Amino acid sequence: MEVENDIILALDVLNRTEALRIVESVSDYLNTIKIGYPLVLSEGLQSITAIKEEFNCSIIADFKVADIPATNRKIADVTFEAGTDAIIVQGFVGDDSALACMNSAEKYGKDVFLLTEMSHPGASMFLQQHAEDIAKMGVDLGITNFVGPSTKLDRLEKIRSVIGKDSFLISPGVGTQGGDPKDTLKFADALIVGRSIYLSEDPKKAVEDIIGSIKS
Ligand code: O7M
Repeated sequence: MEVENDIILALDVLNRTEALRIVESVSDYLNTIKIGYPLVLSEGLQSITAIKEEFNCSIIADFKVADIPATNRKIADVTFEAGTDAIIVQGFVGDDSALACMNSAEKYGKDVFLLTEMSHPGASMFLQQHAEDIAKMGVDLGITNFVGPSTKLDRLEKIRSVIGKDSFLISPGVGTQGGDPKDTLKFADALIVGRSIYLSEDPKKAVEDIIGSIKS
């Protein structure tokens, strides 16, 4: 996936008009949008289709899919039918569940991202202990796209070492959660940024500032 300026916009707004306004304002700089439950539960899966059609951008559906294989397969099929380019899948549910999403992605010619460890403090309770095993499971399955936290760079570095330099690693937690754009890109290929952009009075300027800090 070619992520322009190494920044993925996490479009966690609840209103389709607002979503379109924000994407429009950053479209000179960004070509990859992550859309998850906030927008889809508010405005339907068609909001993915609409944004994709209007801006011709790549859409990563962040449904953190974490069910039994049969249900995962249905979720992934419906998501890809809506025009999504990639779907994010939780690793902790195990290889058969991840494989169900991979099989769907293969059918539609799309991608799977495997979520290893999360960026919030509570992730240290259960997920962190298993994050490297989850990443290794992904490598063994043939997954090449991963998600890891920008708020814990030592953990991000470990995950990178497990998945290898050729895997594609995207990293949330930059900005509002405390992660630093430039430092994160030492280990990740692209940043996921939400509130620092979409809550800004000037989303375009917010993106320019992040790009500037990456280049500084
Ligand atoms: O920049 P923010 O904090 O407003 O938004 C971060 C986005 O990344 C938001 O959509 C979160 O749901 C998501 N995210 C995390 O913040 N932490 C994680 O560990 C994982 C994700 C994510 O995107 O998972 C796929």
